[in-house]
Amino acid sequence: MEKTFLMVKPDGVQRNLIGDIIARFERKGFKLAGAKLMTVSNALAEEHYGEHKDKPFFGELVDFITSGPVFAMVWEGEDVITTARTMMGATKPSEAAPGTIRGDYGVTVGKNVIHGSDSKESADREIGLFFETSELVNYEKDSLKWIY
Ligand code: DAT
Ligand code: MG
Repeated sequence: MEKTFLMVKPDGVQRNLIGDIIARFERKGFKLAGAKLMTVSNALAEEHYGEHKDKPFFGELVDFITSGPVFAMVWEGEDVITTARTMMGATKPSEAAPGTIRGDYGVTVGKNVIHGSDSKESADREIGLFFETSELVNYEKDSLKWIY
């Protein structure tokens, strides 16, 4: 089954949104495969956001993601990468639809509450950056047959 990397950013942690965000993905029918509260080092932040290293906002992005704890997660399910992006909403909160996480909680493009992998390649890369294989849990959920 497909896996994606999702992360409640420091603003989401400080604003007590971890529970709400987990609940949305749980209710949707996705399966949690790993999760941890952690701080992101400068090196990890620069690696994670490597695709943006030449953008003018790169420094700000690294400072923000390292500014406080984040809640890193791996979620599993059919088309979870694309579906999670849809549930997150557009990058710019002003363009994120109401009902999406960023649409409901974000105001500025920098502090937009959640990160989610945008492709299979980035999901594999980001899961590998943030989690050891031993931190991911393989298990069956009985509700599976009512979802698929
Ligand atoms: P997303 O997080 O939706 O995948 P992205 O990968 O283009 O968006 O950018 C990563 C993060 O960088 C984004 O969540 C917020 C920040 N960011 C993007 N564009 C920005 C901009 N024009 N000014 C400031 N921050 C920006
Ligand atoms: Mg991105």
